Amino acid sequence: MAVFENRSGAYFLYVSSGSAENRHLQAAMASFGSGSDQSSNKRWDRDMESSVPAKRLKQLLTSQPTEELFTPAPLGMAADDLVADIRRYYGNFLGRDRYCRAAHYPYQALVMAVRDRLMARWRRTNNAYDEHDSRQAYYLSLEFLMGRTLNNALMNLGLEDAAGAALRRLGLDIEEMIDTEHDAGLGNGGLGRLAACFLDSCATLQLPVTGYGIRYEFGMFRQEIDECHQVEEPDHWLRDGNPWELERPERTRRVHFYGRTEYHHDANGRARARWVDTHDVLAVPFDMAIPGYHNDTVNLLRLWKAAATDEFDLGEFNSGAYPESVASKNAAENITMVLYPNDASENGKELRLRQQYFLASASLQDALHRWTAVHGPDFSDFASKNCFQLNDTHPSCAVPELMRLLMDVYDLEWDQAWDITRRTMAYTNHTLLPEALEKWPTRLFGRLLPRLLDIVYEINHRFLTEVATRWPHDHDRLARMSLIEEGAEPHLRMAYLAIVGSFSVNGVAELHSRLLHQGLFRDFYELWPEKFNNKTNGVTPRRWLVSANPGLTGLIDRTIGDGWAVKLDRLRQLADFAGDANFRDEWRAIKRANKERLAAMVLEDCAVTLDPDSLFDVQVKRIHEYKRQLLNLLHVIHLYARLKDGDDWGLAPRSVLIGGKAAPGYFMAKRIITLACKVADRINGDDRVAERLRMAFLPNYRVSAMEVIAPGTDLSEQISTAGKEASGTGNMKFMMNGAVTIGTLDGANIEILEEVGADNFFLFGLTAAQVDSTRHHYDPNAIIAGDPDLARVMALLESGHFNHGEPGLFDPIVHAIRSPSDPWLVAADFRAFVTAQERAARAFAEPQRWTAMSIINTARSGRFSTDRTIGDYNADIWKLTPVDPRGA
Ligand code: 26Q
Repeated sequence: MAVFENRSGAYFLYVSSGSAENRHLQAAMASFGSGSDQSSNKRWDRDMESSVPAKRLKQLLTSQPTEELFTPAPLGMAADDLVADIRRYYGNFLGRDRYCRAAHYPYQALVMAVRDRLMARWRRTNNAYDEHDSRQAYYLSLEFLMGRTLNNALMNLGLEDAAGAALRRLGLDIEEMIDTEHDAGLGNGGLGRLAACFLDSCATLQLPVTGYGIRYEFGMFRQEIDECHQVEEPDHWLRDGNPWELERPERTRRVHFYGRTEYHHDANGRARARWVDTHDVLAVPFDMAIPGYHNDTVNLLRLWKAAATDEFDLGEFNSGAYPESVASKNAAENITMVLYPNDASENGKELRLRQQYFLASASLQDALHRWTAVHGPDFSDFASKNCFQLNDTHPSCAVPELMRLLMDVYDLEWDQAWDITRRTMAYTNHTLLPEALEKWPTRLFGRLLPRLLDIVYEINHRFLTEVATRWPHDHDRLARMSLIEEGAEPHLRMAYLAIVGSFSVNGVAELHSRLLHQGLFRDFYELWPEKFNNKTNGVTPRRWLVSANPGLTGLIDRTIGDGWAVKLDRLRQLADFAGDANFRDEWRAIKRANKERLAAMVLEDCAVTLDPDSLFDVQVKRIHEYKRQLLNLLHVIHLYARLKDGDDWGLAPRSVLIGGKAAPGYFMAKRIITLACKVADRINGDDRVAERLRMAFLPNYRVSAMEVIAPGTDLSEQISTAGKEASGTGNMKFMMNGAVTIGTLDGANIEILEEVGADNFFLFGLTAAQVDSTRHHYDPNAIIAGDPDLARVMALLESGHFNHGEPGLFDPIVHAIRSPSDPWLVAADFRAFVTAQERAARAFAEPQRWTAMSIINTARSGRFSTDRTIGDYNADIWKLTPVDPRGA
């Protein structure tokens, strides 16, 4: 064994394989690890540190516990066992008594009892991966939108009934416990929730996948609506502590910023670089257990928190600059303070780049440490044993950072480091909007990460040489494909960096992947067609059907037996019952109960009463112009105008629900929220209209709200301008719960339509190709003038009908709709949308027909399980072997 100090004072510890010293240590440490076969590649120093200050490293080495310490007695899974543990935690650990009325403490005691039952499984899973010397994948993401954990953990451990009984015995209600938990809102929307669903499927499929993310002190803001305006409140989700997390200070990593590169020759005369005069920040891991469904697998989500280094403070303490030392501590800790609440990139914010590099560097150091702990500095098999999946370009600093670590710290040559990088990195793109592609000013990037910029320039130089060889004299192409966008302020194109540095590039739905290689990444597709592939998104059926919709789950179990939650294609069998009158009645009764539950939530949060017999027409997602909440509102205003005119022919009583957060700096999105609230006030305040039409804007849309919304929805609004929504995943959650989609040919809607057929989907609107060709001759004013319904809607909007006392409030909206350069073509799709809505209303008026459509939607949702998605990632990209910790 050797302990090495790298150039910036971090310590690395490894065993050089095969040496006498190594054998000696393996023997000495045999009782430290899992206690089984010594000859296997065991990670004997798993819990020792490689890059913490020497003082702490020594502390960790002073004593060697025996196996006894690691094998607590197995814990019982019955209600009695839980009762005993909850009592003990409540009274002894938390120190509460009968006079404590706060619901929080029983919740905490319950969580600790559940967590205990995850621990042994977690350890066993880890040991099983070690013993199989498994190839590993790492999912790097700036966002993991986990939502609540308690109910999910109970379900996956099979503890729901026992926990319910235990709490009843203690005079407590399990539902109340579940509802006191704060959502972990560490994400903006689709991309972050996808990462969370992926972790669930990886654990359920028993794949060795570790998530790496950031432990934001403040997650996605809490949205309040004050006089029809969005107000953002900080989400201090950790205020009462987070009983699910396990801090692992002994696994702390050190991340560099600023400074400069120094070049020198090593003892062998080879040219080397080192990054010096850096300002360092510590990355402290907080681990979260990710249990698989009923399979004893528990995977790891490791979230990094930033902390100041001790010596950094010390220097300033000694010079008497106390306030400065505290300020520098704050600057370090700021890195993980808050999630950026934009779902499209906000360019040029230095703190955001710091977050991105912080995640990439800490995670790669962690993965490399795991490797060297077993293999020492021999990286020859590293690429065949490891894979890093980049969730969009956000963690794409990982490409130059892996190069840096391999070359500057582990002494590899460029070619070997590049070969490893390119064989381990894979990149997923989540957007087609050119304005959402990440670009960083090279000046900023170079100041913050000087050594990384050197490496990026070298990657670019070698890459452009390759392009020039393939297409000699094609200077336009070189400029187009360069990682650096030239100009007054040159920028680094992160998507290109990710493409050049990885072996796989995927989109998230078939249309999206096709548009990527035909458009945005066309040049790269020409160069490396074999890199490009599609992985259509999914959602986990455990959270989004089993847990969110227990009523429907019970009916499905009774009808086709259990086991379908991990083989979702089996739901197809439900189609046989779509014509069965009894089955339909049961299906309808369950939907009705779910609508009551949703109506209760809307009443509580919006003070609007919805009739559960009306058509529940729902659009919940981030507020963005391309998602066209405006088109939805134009339709609502159209219905309102008809009812005001006494025209209710063919109208089904309808309740429209809209929810979603606007990025705090996105003016139009905020104005759309205001319009939604004002329209809702008008409709609900007009007794004659409100008999047939109700509307609510639901504040603070989040994961736990969707768990109530999706099961209670009849009609799912997926109405983005075709070619703009990469995939969508809300569409899948609704479908799984038996909602029928009204939607455009966009993202995964197309694949949903393929599955259910045109009879079970309300399709409308321009195609992506038509959208592109319409742009050149788009005349919204002519469309408005030629459509009396749309003209009437616009007249209402323009007359100030929805903004009494606030003249001009909706001028920006009117202007956007009337603009010939409206990129979202709202007016172009209005008529088709209204017609599709009329078809939906007619279908809803026939309950038998509607129920059959609903059943078919659930029955055909198997393709949209993340088990299928992850199966595809694994077959084509990760190539991992499942490992059953039970030894099967
Ligand atoms: C980037 C840089 C700086 C600040 C913020 C960002 C940023 C953050 C989040 C950029 C984009 C996002 C999120 C994007 C997102 O959620 N995209 C959605 O991903 C889903 C999962 O693939 C798709 O289903 C949706 O279609 C897509 O919009």
